[in-house]
Amino acid sequence: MLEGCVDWPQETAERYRKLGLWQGRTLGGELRDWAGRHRDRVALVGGDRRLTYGELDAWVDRLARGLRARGIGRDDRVVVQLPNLVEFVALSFALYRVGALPVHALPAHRRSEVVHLCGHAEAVAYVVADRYHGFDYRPLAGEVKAAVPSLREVFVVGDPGPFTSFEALGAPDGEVAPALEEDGPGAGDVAFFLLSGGTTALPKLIPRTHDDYLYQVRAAAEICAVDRDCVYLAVLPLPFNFTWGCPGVIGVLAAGGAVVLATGTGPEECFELIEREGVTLTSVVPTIAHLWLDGVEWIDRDLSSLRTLQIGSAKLHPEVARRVEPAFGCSLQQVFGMAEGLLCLTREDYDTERTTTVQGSPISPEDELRVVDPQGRQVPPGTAGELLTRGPYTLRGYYRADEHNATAFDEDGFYRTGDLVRLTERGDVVVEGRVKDVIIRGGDKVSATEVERHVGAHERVQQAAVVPVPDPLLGERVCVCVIPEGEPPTLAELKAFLTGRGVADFKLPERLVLMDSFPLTGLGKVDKKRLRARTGGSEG
Ligand code: OOB
Repeated sequence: MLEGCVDWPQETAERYRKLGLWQGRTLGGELRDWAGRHRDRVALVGGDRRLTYGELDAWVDRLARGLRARGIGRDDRVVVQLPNLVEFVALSFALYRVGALPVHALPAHRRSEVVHLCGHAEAVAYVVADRYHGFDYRPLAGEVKAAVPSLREVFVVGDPGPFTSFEALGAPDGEVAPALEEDGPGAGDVAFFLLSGGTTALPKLIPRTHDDYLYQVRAAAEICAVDRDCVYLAVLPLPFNFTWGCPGVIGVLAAGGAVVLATGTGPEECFELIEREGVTLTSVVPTIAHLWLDGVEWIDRDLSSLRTLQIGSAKLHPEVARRVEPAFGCSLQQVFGMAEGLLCLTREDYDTERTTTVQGSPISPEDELRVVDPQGRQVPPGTAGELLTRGPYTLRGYYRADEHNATAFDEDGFYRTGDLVRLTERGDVVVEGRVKDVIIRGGDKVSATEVERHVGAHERVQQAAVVPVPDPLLGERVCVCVIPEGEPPTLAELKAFLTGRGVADFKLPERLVLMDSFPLTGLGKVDKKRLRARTGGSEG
């Protein structure tokens, strides 16, 4: 395995192979097989592009040759920051094929996050779109390139400006394809990196192997009964684990279905796509589900093709959950997952009461779940505690993070999720809250520590503490409590300050509470529980 990654213990890996969970295939090789089986079927629809499996496979080969020609290959990290474009899918598979490792940045990330990702991963290349949602990524790319010595190339989808055009990366048609798989990656190798929605000052990288990810996707696709008639609408950003492989894009491609890319999340655009393409499956966060529930009242589109609406990434309240099936005429599937691995789904045969009140059960019989109290002791069934987990597709360590790994996992290799859950008698997970210091804003994860560090750098801030405040639409918003140093800063000033530091918009505080002192725990740390109570926030 790649230096800086933690492999599964050998006997455990052997068991997963013997059980047939890890099948020794690679993502790049799999696409070749899917294309062989479904050559003329539509694989991917995005904007005005419509690609068959055969066309997608050929494009991936051209890109793979282009990458090789530029010396990008085995274990090279490539930070990919693309919106939902067909190029994201083609490039990902091209990188898999040559054994280079995509790092899934989010389109919303800015200098602070991207410089960290490129630097931490020692990326050799960075891929962006020219513009998206009114933001020009080329000046950002210039800053990132200047700051990160390992970066050799920037590829731009669209007008490249001073950089290399993504189009030029695809070598010309008609060349004989080299046997790419021959010296390609192995199934146990890292395939790509997801980002943690974590608790630390900067996002951590999650290595996912070909074996582990293909297993996750296959298990999820089986539960969702994905077949070649499945049409998946990718509404959330492609780099999310939820969209990419739960079963998502990869699961649907593996079955010979079609993937349709949405560029926005609004009900008008998405309902039009659902009607036009006959979408059967899609996945959203609760905030989008809210907007869609309002949308069905006034948008006149035929949504009858929709069979399943997956909702996850943040707690879905039972009252909202109950409205989903009647409003859309499809099944609701609750999804509790994490980029680190463990995926829980509600099943088709659950009754309405169960589907609307639990977050599902693990997709694999080999997923191991432990619910523990603050002392690490297992709690009795039905009692809430922190969820720990390990299994065939859950990481054993973050990339290049020895120190953090020492506390993020227990001595048996269980990952501490930071989620407060309760297990029902039937083995379902119910999410009760969180022990980790993260704000979930409309499904986006914001690390309190990260925002505190930025706000704390302001000259008129003596100390900052970040807590969630409840919000009817977004679930939670970011609230910053500040002990000022002299003239107190305003919220607008703090936001502008953070933007100037290159922080992504979704992390900017939306509420400011000025204080003289913070409540402290017995150990002298800021008592976030009491702070939340003071700012009107919930306990969870
Ligand atoms: C998904 O992945 P991440 O890595 O962005 O965030 C993981 C965290 C979980 O630890 C939990 O705190 C929260 O997001 N979460 C939920 C939830 N699903 C995720 N909290 C309450 N209810 C749910 N249903 O968010 C993710 C990855 C794969 C599939 C779906 C979501």
